[in-house]
Formats: sequence, structure tokens, C-alpha cells
Amino acid sequence: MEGLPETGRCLVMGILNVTPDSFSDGGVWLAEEAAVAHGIAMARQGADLVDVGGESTRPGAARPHQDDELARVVPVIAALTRAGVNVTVDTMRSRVAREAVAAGAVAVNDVSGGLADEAMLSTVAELEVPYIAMHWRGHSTDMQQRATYGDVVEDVATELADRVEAATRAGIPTQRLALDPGLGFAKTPEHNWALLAGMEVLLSLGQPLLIGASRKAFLGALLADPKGQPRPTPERDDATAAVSALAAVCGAWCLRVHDVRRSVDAVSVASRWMKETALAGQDGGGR
Ligand code: PMM
Repeated sequence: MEGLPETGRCLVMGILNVTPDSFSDGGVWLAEEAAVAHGIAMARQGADLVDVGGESTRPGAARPHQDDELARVVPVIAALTRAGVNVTVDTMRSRVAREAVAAGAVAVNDVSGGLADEAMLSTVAELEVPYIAMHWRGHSTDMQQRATYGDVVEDVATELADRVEAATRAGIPTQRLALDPGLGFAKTPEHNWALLAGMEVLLSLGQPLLIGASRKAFLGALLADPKGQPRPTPERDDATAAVSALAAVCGAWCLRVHDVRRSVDAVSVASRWMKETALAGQDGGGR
């Protein structure tokens, strides 16, 4: 996508939640120094982007005050940028997006797709940075009550198409716009699996697709023990890497993950496999 690193393969975005309450790493990277060190470590492991967020979006989470969000993310973004890391900001607030870009962020990742702050789309258009618009139906406090769909893949595709229209109307060129089905956001596990299996429909919207499956509850449920206890969050990284490999083969543009090394490896395998498939195709299958 225009303005972001070109690698010729699916990108890997490392997650850096500078929050006290994110579902998997809440509180771990709240201290600025620890957050910056972890961001640099993820870049060294091969993260193409490091996504810095100061608001937890886990189901039921309360929103932080804007000043607290700014105080959490801006110094970390500035320090990572100075260290040469490509940083994106995970925010629903236009003011945070503006200050994050001033501090060096190269793109804005908005889980609300511009719906939470009416100034977001015009701000991003003015800032001239890439924008990731996620499918969203409302704030985390009650989002799971909004997980009602006719056909989830068709409904999410239609609602994302509306976001493309709103973004382009606000002045964001499609070359700078990526989409995300928003796994776990107003979605049941069944909805998440249907969306992964329906990636082709989402890709037919014509925009790059980001997939954020990392450590999410639907993987915990899939890997539950015989008593039905979900697999604990840090033990979902191998399943996350499996999703990364499959999503890369299915044409994802970027994968947002906690464990960067596993997904970089998964993408390497997927890329090599796809290259071989293409070569076999050129040879008429005679190799
Ligand atoms: N998921 C979370 C936060 N931000 N951004 C995008 N684009 N896509 C996602 O799926 C997404 C996101 C919640 O997960 P986290 O608490 O592990 O960051």
C-alpha cells in the first residue's frame, strides 16, 4: 500500500498495547521503557510495522480519557520512530491520530473504521497517511450484543464497502486504504471462522486486507481442554501462526500478531509455497 514498506510478501504487524487492561498483554508494556524495548525487539524479529495502542478494546472495556491515551502512546511512538521502527497507531480518536503522526507514526489503524469519531476520516485524508478501517458495530462495552447477522460474510463486506465509500468521500485515496473484518468485534467464534473462510469475498472489495486473529477467544475455544476450559492466551501463539500461514496463502496483506517471530516464519513458508505453486503453473504442472 502506498506509503508503507514494500516486501513482496504479506506484512507482519507486531502488537504493542500500552494499556493496563488489554486481554492478552494488558499492563505488561505500560512502562514507557519496557514498551519501547518490546517494540524494538519485535522489529528485530521481523515485524514490518509495530502497532501502538493506548485503548483496550477487549469486550466490556471502559474507554480511557483522551489525555491518558495520548500520554501512553505519543512518547512510545516518538522513541520507536527515533529507533528506526515503522510505527502505526491503533486509535479511534482523530486527535490521537494527528499527534501520533506528528510523532512519527506512518499509518492509522482505526478499529471503528471512522465511525467512533466523525473527524477521523477527514483528519487522515489531511495527514496523507495510509488508513486501516476495521469492521465495527460499536464500543466494547456492549459490542457482543451487536453480533447479529444474516450472512456474516455478506453483511461485513457490505458494511466495509460503506466504509470505503465514506473514506474516499472524505478524501482518502483507495491506494492508501486497507480493510479488516474485525475478528472478535461483535462476532461469535462461528462468525470469525466464517469470515476467515470467506476472505475471497472480502478481497473482492479490491482493498488490501488485514487479519487480526492473534490469541483471540475463538482460538482459545478451538483449543479448549476436554473440560471445555479455553486455552490460556499466551498458549494460543501456534494456532495464531497457523492462521497467519493460511491467511497469507489466501491473499491477506498484513497480519496483526503478538508473537512476531512465529508469524514471520509462517509467512515465509506461505510465500515460498505460493512461489513454487506459481512456478509449477508456468511449467504447465510438469515439474
Ligand atoms: N484487534 C484488537 C485491537 N486492534 N486492530 C485491527 N486492525 N484489527 C484487529 O483485529 C484488532 C485491532 C484487539 O486485540 P489486542 O487487544 O490483542 O490488541
